[in-house]
Amino acid sequence: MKKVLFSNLFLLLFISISDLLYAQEVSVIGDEPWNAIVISDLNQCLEITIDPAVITVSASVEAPGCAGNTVGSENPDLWLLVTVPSDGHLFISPPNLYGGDFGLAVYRYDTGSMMYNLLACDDDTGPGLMPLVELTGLIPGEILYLRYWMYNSSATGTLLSCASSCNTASLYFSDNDNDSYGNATQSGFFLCQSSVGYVANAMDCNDQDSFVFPGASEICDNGIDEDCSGTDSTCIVLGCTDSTAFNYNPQATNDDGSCEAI
Ligand SMILES: [Ca+2]
Ligand SMILES: [Ca+2]
Ligand SMILES: [Ca+2]
Ligand SMILES: [Ca+2]
Repeated sequence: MKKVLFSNLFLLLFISISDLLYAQEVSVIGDEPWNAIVISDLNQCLEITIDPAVITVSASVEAPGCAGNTVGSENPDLWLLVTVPSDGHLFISPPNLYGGDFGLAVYRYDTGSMMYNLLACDDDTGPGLMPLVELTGLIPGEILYLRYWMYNSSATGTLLSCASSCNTASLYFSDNDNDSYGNATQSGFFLCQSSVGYVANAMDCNDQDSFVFPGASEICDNGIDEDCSGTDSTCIVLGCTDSTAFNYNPQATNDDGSCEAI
């Protein structure tokens, strides 16, 4: 009885320690392929941050061998998973929005060998120093794994992972107030074609107000920057602006030529 109690206690302790270790292992989503971030909408870009302080070099899959991520010189990496669309076409092209030099590898998991098989690895085919991978003839509905890292860098990097089923996708931004200007605070979405509610610019400084956009009529001194110039405008007061003049008007912002010498 005593022996059973002791072994139960030991088992409990063992489970608690393993739970603790497991909890630490899964604490960062995307750190390993079995814990990959799920891309649920192919027409929407996903902002991801690779922070070497929390993201580790993947232990479960060998370095892919491009963009500085080679065996013996591995980079901390982040994993995403995507379901192949019905046309079997996957076009992955992160835009160069935040700078940085990234690499991308794409894998298919083989359940037989339990291995992640490398399908593609790219460094700079995309815009700037961004990778670009296009895969066709894939199996619709199959799951592929995307592995991102920063080229030989220990700095934190942010990128917009954009995967779609077309190769003419471009960056769009939400136009919530339908004034044809997109949300300036948004990272954008990669869409294959223009769609209602999205525009190809990010110039709207207030996407909740259709009277606010670049070029909108500015109402002076109302505390609102209608034309997205960065500031509210000051109302014009015509008068004499020459302080030495007899009829100097300290409120005047624009001289109307009426100044009379003392
Ligand atoms: Ca690169
Ligand atoms: Ca707008
Ligand atoms: Ca607006
Ligand atoms: Ca104003």
